[in-house]
Amino acid sequence: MKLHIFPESPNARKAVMINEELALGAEVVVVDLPNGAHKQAEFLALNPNGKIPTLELDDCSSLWESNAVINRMATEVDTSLWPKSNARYEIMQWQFWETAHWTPACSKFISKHIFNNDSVDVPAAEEDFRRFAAVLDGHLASREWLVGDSMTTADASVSAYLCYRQPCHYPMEGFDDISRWLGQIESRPSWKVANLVG
Ligand SMILES: N[C@@H](CCC(=O)N[C@@H](CS)C(=O)NCC(=O)O)C(=O)O
Repeated sequence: MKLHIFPESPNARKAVMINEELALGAEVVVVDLPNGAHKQAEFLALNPNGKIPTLELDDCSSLWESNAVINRMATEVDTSLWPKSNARYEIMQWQFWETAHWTPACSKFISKHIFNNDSVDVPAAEEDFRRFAAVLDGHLASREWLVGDSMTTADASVSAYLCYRQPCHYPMEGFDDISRWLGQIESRPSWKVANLVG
């Protein structure tokens, strides 16, 4: 199993974390995005979108979309990260929410502060972020983890984009339950490995 990633990518962070949480030992391959390696035929054969993360399986098939990738990785072992129960639907609920609402809300701040996109409407971005952060914060008010009573792949999915909250000035003030939840994720070795990869 090979995991094609780019170290600074929050979507890759999810996969690196789950590889580490599960001690899967998938080989991590850094794709040279700045030099366009993801647009070359060899990579496009694995993922026609030209995006990372992409999982290359031992039977030469491949899988893309970070949340599908991490759930697939977690099926390699018996793990509470991806429990064999209806909790999977709650996990997927948060993963669809992350892709549809949370990542777009966070990405506006990344666009402004990492890619220097001055056309970002910051007040509108802050309003959008707060709208969805309130949903997450409210859910976490009475919980330690997003689903059930231990970490699942949903926590990796939803936490990943928060790695840029400080340099990109996400309006985190008042979302204390998100901060508490994130603190316990950031203290895990898997988060630290994702900080160092590449
Ligand atoms: N929805 C996809 C998004 C993947 C994605 O946008 N990856 C970015 C890095 S975070 C990428 O590969 N960008 C390179 C490009 O689009 O050229 C997922 O969750 O895997």
